[in-house]
Amino acid sequence: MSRNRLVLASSNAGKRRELKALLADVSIEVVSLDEAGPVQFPEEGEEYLANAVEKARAAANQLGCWAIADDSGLEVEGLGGAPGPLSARYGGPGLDDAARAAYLLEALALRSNASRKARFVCVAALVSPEGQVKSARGECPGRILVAPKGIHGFGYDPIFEPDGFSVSMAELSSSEKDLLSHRGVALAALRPEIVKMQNQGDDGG
Ligand code: ITT
Repeated sequence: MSRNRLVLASSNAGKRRELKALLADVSIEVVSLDEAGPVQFPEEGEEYLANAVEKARAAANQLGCWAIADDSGLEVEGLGGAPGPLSARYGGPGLDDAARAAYLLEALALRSNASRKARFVCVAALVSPEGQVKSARGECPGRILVAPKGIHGFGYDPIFEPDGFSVSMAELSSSEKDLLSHRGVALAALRPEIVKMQNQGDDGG
C-alpha cells in the first residue's frame, strides 16, 4: 500500500462517512479499511486520546501509510459523565444504535431530576508511517431529549439536541452536522497537520 494514502482507521460506517466528507478537499487519497486491508486493533481503554492514537497507530504500522482515527463518545451530566469513552459498548454487547440510545434514555429516566445537559466529545489522531502523532479534540454541547427524533447521522444523534437548535442532531443534514459536530471541530483543528502531511507526500517523503 502506498505511503501517500490516508487510511480511515474505523470500523464504524457512520464515522467513516463523516470523516470522508470532512476530508473531501484533502488532495491525498483517503481510503477505508475495506480497501486498504485488514488491521488488528488493540483492545480499547477508557481514554479518548490513547484510544484514538492506538487505533491510528495500528493502521499506520500494519499498512505502512498515514492513518487517521477518532475516539468519541457522549457524556451526560445526569449520568456522571457516562457513557463517555465507553459509548460504543454502553448497555452491553448485542445492542444496536437505537437500543443503546433507548437504554440511555431509561437510565436517565430512572434518576429523578437528573440533568439532561450533555456533550459529544471527539479526539482525532493522525499517525505517520514512521509513527509521528498529531491529535486534536472537539466538543459539541447540547442536551438529551426525552425521545428519539430524526433519521440522519448515527449512534446517539436522534436523542441529542445541540445547543442553539430545536431539532435533534439526527434531524440535521450531514453538512449541517459537520459544521457544528465534535468530529467537525476536531478535524478542523487537525487540518493544518493534514495539509503538512499532504505536502510531505507530494515531496515523495
Ligand atoms: P471505531 O473504534 O472502529 O472507530 P466505534 O464505534 O467503536 O468505532 P468509538 O469507540 O470511538 O468508535 O465509539 C464511539 C461511539 O460514540 C459510537 O459508537 C457512537 O455510539 C457514539 N458516537 C460518536 N460520535 C457520534 C456521533 O457523531 N453521533 C452519534 N453518536 C456518536
